[in-house]
Amino acid sequence: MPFRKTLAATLLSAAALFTLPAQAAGQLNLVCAADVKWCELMENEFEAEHDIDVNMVRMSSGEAYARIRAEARNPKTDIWWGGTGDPHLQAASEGLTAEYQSPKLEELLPWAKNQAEVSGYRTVGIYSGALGWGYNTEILGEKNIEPPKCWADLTDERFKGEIQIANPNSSGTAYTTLATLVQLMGEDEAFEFLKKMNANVSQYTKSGSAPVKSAARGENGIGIVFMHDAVAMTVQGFPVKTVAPCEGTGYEVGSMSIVEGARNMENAKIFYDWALSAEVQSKAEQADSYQLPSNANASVPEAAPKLEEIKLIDYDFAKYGDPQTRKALLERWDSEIGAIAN
Ligand code: S7P
Repeated sequence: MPFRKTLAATLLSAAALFTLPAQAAGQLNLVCAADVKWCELMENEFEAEHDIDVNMVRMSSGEAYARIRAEARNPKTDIWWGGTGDPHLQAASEGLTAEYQSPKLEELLPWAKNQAEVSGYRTVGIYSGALGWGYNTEILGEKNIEPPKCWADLTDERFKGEIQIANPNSSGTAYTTLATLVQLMGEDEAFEFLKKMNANVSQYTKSGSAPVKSAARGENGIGIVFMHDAVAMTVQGFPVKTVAPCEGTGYEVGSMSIVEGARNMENAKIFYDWALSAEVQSKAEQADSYQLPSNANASVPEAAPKLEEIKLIDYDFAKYGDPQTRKALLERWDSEIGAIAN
């Protein structure tokens, strides 16, 4: 190339460098499995603090797992934030998520660090919350129905058509419920219980928190959900009361994982460290999310259910996050409950 042309080309590309429009330094493809309001807050706050564009899609936990699995050969998702821990552990054990030890790990509470350790650092705990239900005090009051205090109450015919719960194939909340009942009662007894309760269930929803949102709107009496999702309805002014089941209950370690082979690996790590910080976790309340944060220095919302006051089972995360166990329980649910669902 003649000297003059080479010089012109060099000057042109140098000029282009200086005149590039303000552009994000990169992209981040985020699958978010917490409440949509919290997902949007995370997306917006991260973008405001970083020169990185976030493409966020909200999904239920089971759907998020299915997407990560389907993309395994050619990952489009970089990071999976939120949702119950069991499918994150399943993805970790299948090598679908990447090993990463964040410098923020040392700030986390033991249950959150434990989630990282048992998975070989392929996932980490970001929040926790116990399972229970919320009921609409006006609906049950008008119908003169005594509210349920225990799991066993939920099979009583006084609740016919009043209960909603999600489908455990799509919902992490509903899978946690299934695994909790199996641990509380034994597997055969849990399925007997679910069959009896099915007579009272008006709908199996896709999303885990939907049952209490519709109870809040007065569409049904009771939504089986994480207690923090019921509390969120009360805080927003709906006539919803939250119950911790008398026999005891399970809980989640809401988790975050980086996808193995992520195209935007560095940005995923930046998000990961950021999301584990006390400052970011303290913002959850702004999005009506009342889980217990995993960073020991994050502020705990006043309204968050107090785990130390709830009778918690010793939830076996390793067993119920195991691919075989999860697959077997979901298949049994499909054939024994899904098949007779209304
Ligand atoms: O709403 C917050 C929350 O309950 O949602 C997550 C849940 O797994 C996502 O919904 P699905 O049940 O539909 O999967 C929980 O991790 C979280 O606490």
